[in-house]
Amino acid sequence: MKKLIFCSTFLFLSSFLWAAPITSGLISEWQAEGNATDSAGGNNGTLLGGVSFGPGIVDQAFFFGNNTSIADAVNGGSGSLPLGNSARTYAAWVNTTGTGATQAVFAHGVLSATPGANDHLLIFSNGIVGMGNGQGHGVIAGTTRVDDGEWHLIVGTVESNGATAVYVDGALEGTGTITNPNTSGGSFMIGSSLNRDPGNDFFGGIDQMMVYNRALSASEVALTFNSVIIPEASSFFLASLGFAVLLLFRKK
Ligand SMILES: [Ca+2]
Ligand SMILES: [Ca+2]
Repeated sequence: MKKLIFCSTFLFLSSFLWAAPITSGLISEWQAEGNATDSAGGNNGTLLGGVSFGPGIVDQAFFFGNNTSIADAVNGGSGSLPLGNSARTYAAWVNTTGTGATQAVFAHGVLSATPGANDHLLIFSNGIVGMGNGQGHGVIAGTTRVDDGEWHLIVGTVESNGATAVYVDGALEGTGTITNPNTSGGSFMIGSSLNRDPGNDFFGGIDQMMVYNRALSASEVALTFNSVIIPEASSFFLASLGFAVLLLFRKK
């Protein structure tokens, strides 16, 4: 009986999954654990096209195909996401081998072709991540190629004055100013541009997509990156503890 209780407790503890370590200002978090539920807020998503699930950085992730017609996407809803020029942070773990000229990790707002545009997006351009505003306006780029088929944390932070920073794997890689940021509602599309244009097609995995209503600091971004190691370490600790106790019971 004791062994049964212990094993049940062990399985219960092991099932704890990573959630965003910084919760202040967290509006939405799509963990992609087999669904498009927003575990932080009310922006539950809808799967569009052929979005599938596979192994992520934490349990399951969204996987998006290599689309030549309309792109696979998760429409994350946008009920309580940052609007206007309000500060914000977008963060996601991504895994891609796609070499396209533009791959949208997400797009937020209303599609616009005019300067002072009202959509924000994180894109890959030939493996380099960039935080952009509008179609081709004000992209603040990183420096490291991340199209290597490994998981990477990419983060874009925006202050209300347009000051923008891009981080890769917890390290600051680019800063600049996006002119006239103005998100006037619209939608939040993961794995695609707002109009699901195959020309901006994302190919690969996206996991633990997070949106905050403030710009995270550099140390908070680093903590978010480093904290993903914790569940693996704690699982190892719990597994070791489990074996130790089972051995103890066997000896009796
Ligand atoms: Ca996940
Ligand atoms: Ca795609």
